[in-house]
Amino acid sequence: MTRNLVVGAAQLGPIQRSDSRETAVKRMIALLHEAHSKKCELVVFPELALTTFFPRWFVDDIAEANHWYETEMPSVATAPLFDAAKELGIGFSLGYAELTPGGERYNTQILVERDGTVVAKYRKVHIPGHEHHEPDRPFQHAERYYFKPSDDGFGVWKSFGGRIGMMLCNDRRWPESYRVMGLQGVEMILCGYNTPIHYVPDPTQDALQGFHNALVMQSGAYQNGTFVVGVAKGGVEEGVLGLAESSIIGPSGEILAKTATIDDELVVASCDLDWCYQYKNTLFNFDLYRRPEVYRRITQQRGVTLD
Ligand code: CDT
Repeated sequence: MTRNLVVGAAQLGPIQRSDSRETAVKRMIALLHEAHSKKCELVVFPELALTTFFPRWFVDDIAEANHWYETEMPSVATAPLFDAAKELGIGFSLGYAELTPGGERYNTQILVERDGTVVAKYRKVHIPGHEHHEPDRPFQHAERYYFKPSDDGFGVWKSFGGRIGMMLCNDRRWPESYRVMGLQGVEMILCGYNTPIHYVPDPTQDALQGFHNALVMQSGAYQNGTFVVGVAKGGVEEGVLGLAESSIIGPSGEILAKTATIDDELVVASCDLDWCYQYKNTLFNFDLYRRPEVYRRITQQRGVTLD
């Protein structure tokens, strides 16, 4: 018996500052309809999918940025997305900025089942960029000002007939993200991203953005015997070019589907979740081969120590 999950990576092109949430939701609903015609059961949208990537601007008073955050989910603007998905019988994953009743700000992703219930919430763990205004940059990447790093860690949820995990953008560059989920038997990791092509601290990395994106997600998939669905908000947003190249990766580390444009685009793969066990039960049989007793530094130490 195979456990097949048809998943769609629903890449979005740019969302400009002046674009409303309602417009973004309409674009996502159009992708949901296309996904339905392609028999998708789960559709993955990018990080901060409802608005422009606002951490590219700094405001002295963070309260002035409150309008970029969601205080409830579903919200009035996103209710049509939830309704459409439920009507079509498709689940989805959505990234957005969350402002809690206690005033905490998280970069958040939710997983919604086919009946419209929110089954899981993930809050970004690795927050990249900088905390203070850096006026000499051509654009800011002030995620560390706008978002608190979550201490909840990486969960895995039994849903969609399998074990589903989530991570957001910069999390995909850290092997620990995948491994913590791998140790919970993850079979599919959903990851939205906003990755500017121009990396201000070291522009020599600009030409390698696509390579690094594929490198980290393909190796994370292979080393943990899991599918990875990486979904971009790409294209030129407020003058900043974002990486597209959304992809669905199998537990072999191979790319099964990849977008060809830098705009709204859906790519689909039919994923046999049992394929994961060809890796989880052989080369990456964690129980047999891992040596946690010699990995202690990984959890006891943050930076490098030199003798
Ligand atoms: N959104 C996000 O996490 N982007 C980062 C950019 C790093 S450069 C500050 C990424 O890892 O793609």
